[in-house]
Amino acid sequence: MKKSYAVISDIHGNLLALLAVLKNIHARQIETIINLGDHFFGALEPEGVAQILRENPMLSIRGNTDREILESLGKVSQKDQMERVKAELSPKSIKFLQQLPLTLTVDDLIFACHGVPDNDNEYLLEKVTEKGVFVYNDEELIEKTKGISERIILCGHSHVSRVVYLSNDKIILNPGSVGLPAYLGNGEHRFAMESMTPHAKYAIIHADGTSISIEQVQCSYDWHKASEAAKSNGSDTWAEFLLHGRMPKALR
Ligand SMILES: [Mn+2]
Repeated sequence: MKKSYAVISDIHGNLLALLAVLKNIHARQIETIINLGDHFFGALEPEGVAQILRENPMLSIRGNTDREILESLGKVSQKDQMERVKAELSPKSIKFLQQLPLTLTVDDLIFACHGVPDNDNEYLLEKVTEKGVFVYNDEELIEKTKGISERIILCGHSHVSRVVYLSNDKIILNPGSVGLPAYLGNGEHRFAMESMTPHAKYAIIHADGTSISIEQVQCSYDWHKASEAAKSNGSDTWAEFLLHGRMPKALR
């Protein structure tokens, strides 16, 4: 059977980027959209994104920032932008986040998670070290995905578009981020996740029987406008990430 699936992730409240991606998906007449989470959080338009998601049915899961929004309800968060995001989201949009599953499977072919299968805040493909960010090798990735029976494994969270074909015939796909093409990570090590272009990214899985091909798509949109909006919402770093898809000089 021939079927195509659009895979989107990490919208992060970027309505203009989401609209560009949906336009591209609709123009290709792809009906099934899989959304890997991190829908609203950031310096842009959370409720605007929520409205568009309500109008465009898709198979969605919960990301780490979706969980963080829910966990901070009724509290004052120290996380930059969190209070603004919560103030903007409607009860309907909060309910949307509450009902999202952590993982899902589609057509016995696809397994989807935000980070790794049992943790929304770890990277499946990328290893963060003091020397920088590296992609795990074949053996490591086979070990990390050994409990998954579906052939195609989807993950988001790192915002970097990547396809890895494993020697056991499985495929790991990160479609990149719709709405935030770079960010600064702060865990054990300070690191930059950079897609190196400002485009809104998503991916298409073309399945034809056992033959699979993955298309990585970059959509142009008005990132200058998105960047200006981030700036007026008080986030100069987001404004830079949106414009360049990489670390601003001042933060390097
Ligand atoms: Mn994210």
